[in-house]
Amino acid sequence: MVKELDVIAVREDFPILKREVNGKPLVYLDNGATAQKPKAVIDALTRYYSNENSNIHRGVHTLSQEATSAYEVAREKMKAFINAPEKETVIFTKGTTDGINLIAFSLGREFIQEGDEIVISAMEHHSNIVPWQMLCEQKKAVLKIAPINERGEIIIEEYQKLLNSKTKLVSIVHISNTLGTINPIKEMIKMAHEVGAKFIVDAAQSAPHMKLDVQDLNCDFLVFSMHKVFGPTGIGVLYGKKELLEAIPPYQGGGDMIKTVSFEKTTYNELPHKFEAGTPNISAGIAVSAALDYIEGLDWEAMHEHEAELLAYGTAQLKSIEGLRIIGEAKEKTSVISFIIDGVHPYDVGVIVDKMGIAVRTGHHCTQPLMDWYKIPGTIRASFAFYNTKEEVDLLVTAVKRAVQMLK
Ligand code: 7TS
Repeated sequence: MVKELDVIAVREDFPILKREVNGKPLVYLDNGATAQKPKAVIDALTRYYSNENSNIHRGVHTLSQEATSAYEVAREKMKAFINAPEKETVIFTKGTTDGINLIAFSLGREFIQEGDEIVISAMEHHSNIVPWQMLCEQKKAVLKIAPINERGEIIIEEYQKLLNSKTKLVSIVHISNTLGTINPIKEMIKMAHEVGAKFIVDAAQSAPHMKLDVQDLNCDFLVFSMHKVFGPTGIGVLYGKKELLEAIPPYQGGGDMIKTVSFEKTTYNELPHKFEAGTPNISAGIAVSAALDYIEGLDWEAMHEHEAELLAYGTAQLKSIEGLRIIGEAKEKTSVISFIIDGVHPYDVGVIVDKMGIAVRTGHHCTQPLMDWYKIPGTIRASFAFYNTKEEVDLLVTAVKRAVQMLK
């Protein structure tokens, strides 16, 4: 029997959840876009600027040493969070988008040639489409798309058919931000490796919901953004296998990423610094520690149970609304509900429910090709975190019903 999550208690940790929006208590159901921050994370940011502010990896003075060591503690904690084999394999980036662009640039420049194939899926976020299109254009490589079924699941047999000796890279989302589908990523990685392709996991939506283990997955790269994992904006993680990170060239040139510079020849720094040019987002890096301490302190099993309950309850309640259709009904699904309603534009519903204090996202969710596949302009998306409640689901359902009455 799983211990129940004390939602009332965890809500106390998030100051923003006490505020009102349009005269109503905030109901924050846009966690897929960004998650709220616990006080511990906000305090870590303030503490850094009040007590430690200085640049890192370069000063001998006390402040710089304190900040450097706090930043590197965050990297240690991140290593443990994703079970990376070595600390150097954890690169701090600006976020998921930055991480994918880094791989597309550095790996692409070195390893992709004319006629090579890169495989993605029909449910990718734009940030896992456009960098590959840019690379394919530059290198005359070919982008292949693994198709999905009506429930919003990748058709694994079709995915397998795309893999061959020309496949050099596969980059797939672990959990779809629009559909909530949890892809069988471990199995897909194994299949890609059988043809010698490298595999990148877009873990933007899985990092907040499931324990990641890069060694167990055996992925070559994995990326995510900390702002979706209850951490600050402007910092993310790129994990890569050490031999690959060592083999590919740097992404950006500048300070910190070099060993020696002369006008004749520059040599590059060791991992992870080789990929961290310039002053990083120090405050955010330091606050990553606080975010990881916070979520590692939660009971993940209870959190899963709670989120699964919100998903099941929310799905059933929303389905009772006439003309409402859920987009994305995968067997393996996380706490995201995308839906459309006959004769009503998603944007209008978003605006009306906002008047009632409810934050949902509307539109294409940066997955336009997926919307085209479903032949819809966009959806209304409620994405839940562990601090959401059944009462909030009820408020959403009531608000959507009211919006439908007003708009029809
Ligand atoms: N990949 C996935 C699966 C995502 O959900 C997102 C952001 C990104 C990549 C890009 O992350 P970023 O932090 O670099 O911007 N997804 C969303 C969303 O669903 N609503 O707003 C942002």
